[in-house]
Amino acid sequence: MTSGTLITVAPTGAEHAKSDVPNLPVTLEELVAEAVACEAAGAAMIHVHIRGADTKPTLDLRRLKDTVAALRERTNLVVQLSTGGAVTDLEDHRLRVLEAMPDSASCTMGTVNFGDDVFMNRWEFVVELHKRMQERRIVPEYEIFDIGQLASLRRLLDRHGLPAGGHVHVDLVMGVPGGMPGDPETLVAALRAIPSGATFSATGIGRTSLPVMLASLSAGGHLRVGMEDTVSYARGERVRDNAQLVSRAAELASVAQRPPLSADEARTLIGVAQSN
Ligand code: KMH
Ligand code: ZN
Repeated sequence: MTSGTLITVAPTGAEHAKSDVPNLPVTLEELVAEAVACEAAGAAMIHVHIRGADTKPTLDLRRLKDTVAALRERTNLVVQLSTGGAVTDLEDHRLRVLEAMPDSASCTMGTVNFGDDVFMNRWEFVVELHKRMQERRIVPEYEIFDIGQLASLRRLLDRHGLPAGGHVHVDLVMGVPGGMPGDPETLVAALRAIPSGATFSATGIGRTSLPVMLASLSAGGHLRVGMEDTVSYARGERVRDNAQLVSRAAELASVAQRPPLSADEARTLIGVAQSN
């Protein structure tokens, strides 16, 4: 079991509308301010989806590059860009995200029903993402929405080799309507299928956030929290900001005797080169 806990914050996502969630960080200034506060609260990595001037999700390369630069300038966080984007994003736009040269990028291991939509991840597309990340020395985080996607991950590694950095890190995204449920039984079942030597984090969507967090901690896993995944803090109480979610995760990790890792410790854990 790792002695510390990697806490990733996913502050924005592509699903919530700013009009429904006014405190969602959508401008670069809002995102950087949240990132600074989340690092102070115990986050070591940030999973980034960006928005355009209209507050809608975008994969605009110039904006992505500016975002990576601003986060590097103002924080020491490991910067992970989403290649998942929104369910409407085209494959070539999702692949182009890598041109922004983040430290890490997400790589979802299969297609999944996603509420009323479909989050499409064809095998050939996943292979292309994996290979391009190998070439660019970008460390993937393999996003797992259903247990069968772990079999696909093992197949990917068998056929195409280890990722940049040589370490495999998985994020279990649990409780998406259409994906695996967010409960301890499913988390334990997923762990049986994880490639040997891999580390994992877990996040539960919506009301599964707390059960998944507690289950992951007790199973030796790491944590992802943030307004991408939940906008309620407790029953009847909206999230104030992302740092509130990170603070609670950091407290629980400390209670579990696995306090938050620093960003540099996180780099060592998942195989990202140290920043200068
Ligand atoms: N927004 C979802 C369709 C990722 O960031 O890689 C996909 C997602 C996964 O959030
Ligand atoms: Zn995401």
